[in-house]
Amino acid sequence: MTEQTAPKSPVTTEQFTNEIKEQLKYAQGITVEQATDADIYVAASLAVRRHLVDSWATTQKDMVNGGTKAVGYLSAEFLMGKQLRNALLNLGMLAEFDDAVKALGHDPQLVVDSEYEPGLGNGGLGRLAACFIDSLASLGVPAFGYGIQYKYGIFKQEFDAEGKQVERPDYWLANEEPWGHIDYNRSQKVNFGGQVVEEDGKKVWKPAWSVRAVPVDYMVPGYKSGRVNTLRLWSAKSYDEFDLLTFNKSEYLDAVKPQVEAENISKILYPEDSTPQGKRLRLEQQYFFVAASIHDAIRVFYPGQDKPDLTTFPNKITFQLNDTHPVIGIPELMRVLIDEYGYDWDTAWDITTKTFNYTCHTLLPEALEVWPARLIGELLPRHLEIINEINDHFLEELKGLTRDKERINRMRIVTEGDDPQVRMAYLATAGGSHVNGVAELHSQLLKDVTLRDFSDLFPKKFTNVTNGVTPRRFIRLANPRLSNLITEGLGTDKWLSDLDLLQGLVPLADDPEFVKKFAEVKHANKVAFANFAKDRYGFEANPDTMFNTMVKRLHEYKRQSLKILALIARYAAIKNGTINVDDVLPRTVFFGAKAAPGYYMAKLTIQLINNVARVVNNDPDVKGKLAVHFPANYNVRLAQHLIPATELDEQISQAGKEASGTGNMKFALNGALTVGTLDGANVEIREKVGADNFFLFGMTVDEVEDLYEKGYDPAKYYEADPRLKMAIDMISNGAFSDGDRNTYAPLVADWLTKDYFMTLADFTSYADIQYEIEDLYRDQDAWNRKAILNVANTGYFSSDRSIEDYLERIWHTGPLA
Ligand code: 7GP
Repeated sequence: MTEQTAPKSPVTTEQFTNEIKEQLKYAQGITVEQATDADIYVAASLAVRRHLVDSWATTQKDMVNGGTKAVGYLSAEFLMGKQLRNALLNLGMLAEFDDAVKALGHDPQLVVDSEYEPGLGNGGLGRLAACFIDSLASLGVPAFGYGIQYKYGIFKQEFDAEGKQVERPDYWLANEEPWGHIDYNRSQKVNFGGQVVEEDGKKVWKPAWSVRAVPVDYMVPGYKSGRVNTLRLWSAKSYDEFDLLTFNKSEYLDAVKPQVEAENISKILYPEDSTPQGKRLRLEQQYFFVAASIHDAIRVFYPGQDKPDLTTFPNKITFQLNDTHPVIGIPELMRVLIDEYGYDWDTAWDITTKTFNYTCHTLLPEALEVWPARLIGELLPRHLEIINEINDHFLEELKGLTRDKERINRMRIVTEGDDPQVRMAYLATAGGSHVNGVAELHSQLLKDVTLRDFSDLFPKKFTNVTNGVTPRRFIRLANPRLSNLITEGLGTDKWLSDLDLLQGLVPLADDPEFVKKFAEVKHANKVAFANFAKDRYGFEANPDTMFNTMVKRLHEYKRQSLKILALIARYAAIKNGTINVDDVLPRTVFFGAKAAPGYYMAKLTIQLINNVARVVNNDPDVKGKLAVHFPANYNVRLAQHLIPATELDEQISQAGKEASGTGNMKFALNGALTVGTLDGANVEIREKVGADNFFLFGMTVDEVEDLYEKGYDPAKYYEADPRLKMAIDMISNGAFSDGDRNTYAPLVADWLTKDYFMTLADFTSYADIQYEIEDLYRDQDAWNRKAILNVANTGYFSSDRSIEDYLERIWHTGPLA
């Protein structure tokens, strides 16, 4: 008998069918006969929402009235993925939905497919935020996600005839969007520009223009907790008042300009990943959502109070700063406390530092945001004054802690000189209680390198919380076959809310019957993906080859180029007979990656991958042995299809560069083996699954450091490994550009002369480990045994565990009573 602990549906199929009909009729004005899949999707979503409303209301009430501190997760990105199935799962209504939709004459899959994926994030940071709010709700912890409802999400990626990336606008709100609830009556005014004047000895900010921040609320249902939290995304609207002074001078267009521009603030997500974009509009976005959120929290927790006692604010809510994007919240809370509520500096600082904590998501120094003080002064003059004052106080504090003047100078929040800069990571570290990295290695490197001075003087502030992913979306919804097998193997479905239970699968790795079933699940997932790919992208993938995947943002440090060089080397070896065709293990390689639109080398790498795919897939010499596919527009939906079908996952960044990675966790949990470097969370994954069950290659952080110091000469590696030389020469000679030798010259020149991320230095070890991988794969039982051990031993990487760590180490709060 299998123990079933999943939530029970609040409705029967018949009831739900009627509810859908009712929505069609009264909310949409459509008959069942007229309804398209998309109409049914909207109706079903509205009907599902109604089942969440009561819990949503109770959760909010208990949050405000109970004594449990809430979490405010401030994030410029929430990469949610589709909502409908997730809500159905958490309500226990998956089967009722399927049956009701069928009863209405529609295909459930097509109905679900009509949902347009909200792409309100770039990559890891945004998806992590989405996993975290799922886990917060599932653990019953009162929480708000606070962010921006961008009108245009991450761009839609297409490839042109030459294989180049083309970006298209993602106007997701052009479609009916049943999940967000716009609440005009809870909007907030956000001010910008102007000057600071002194009135009665007090500083008074006289802003030049304002924007109306309107909340759009998304319910975040917990799995089994009965709790529904709120994701509050702010949308910018203009006020209809305008500057009469200017208007009277009959400069109408000038007068309405700020109003027209106001709505631009939430118009578009910056498509950057791991690089800051020093644009005025971006700073406006950051201040916009953070200011609105802080005011909102005061409204929520001190309802109807004119003069609330804000010294209790840190007991009501703790704000987590998801990277530096929301850090302007620190001077904003100071301003609110001092200017609006009349607190003195020290009290305000005490409240502020107790309220904020900061998570860093990068190791690339160039990715730490730095804003010109001049720009902050133009947009937020009062905040600049406060930041300068924070800086002064901080430098005073440092003088009491160290005599090392150079160190103090290095730690300035505001740099000196003609064009002072504000370092947001330093402001976050000084202005909050805790700083955390997102994997053990990352947190260590933050302490040793990136924020070393801070960690030396404030060691207690620093901690680690290793990232995690939600098993609801990334195992249960993405991989129902494996989920059923796990439940069968463990005799319970409890693992979905207690992922450590996967440990119980360890003995089954040696049970031939279970191994066989596991192999069948993987194969069925491969077949399903091949069908999906054929249907959606028009390519044929052979499920009887090894499915090998590399999906993530395109970035030099992630080293897609290492993968493509090794692939070309393999292609060349088959073609020129260095390897016997019969000895080649058939492999299908999948890439998925978006490049920032302005990132030249990344875009050129995309073009190269597409053209390698074109050449390889059309070459009869390697047919059946090697195939390469690069489906465009990698997103959460594609991840949910591809991850369960993957057998070998690539996590091959240069050691010391990937903060954590979360794809690595999703793949391991879905029974893929990883080929990876000792970087980010790979280190912990390998520890958990055992060194024997992980394909490790490449230099360590220390080896990388040594090599930089000794002087790195990539050309040496090119000369030393004929496989590498062959691959690079083929690219130079135009094998993937119809004979044109210039197309990829910038990539080749970079590899041979700079190669900042040491792709060439790691090539040999990467190419060599492929033999080991292929030998193991030939023994399917041995491979599957290791794959099962990956599933069984990675329960630690549930985002529920991450949230528990945050609760214990940083937030000091817990579930609602
Ligand atoms: C990413 C990191 O690159 C990745 O290693 C990590 O797993 C993820 O955050 C979640 O922690 N960073 C970003 O996506 C990003 O935009 C901005 O960083 C500094």
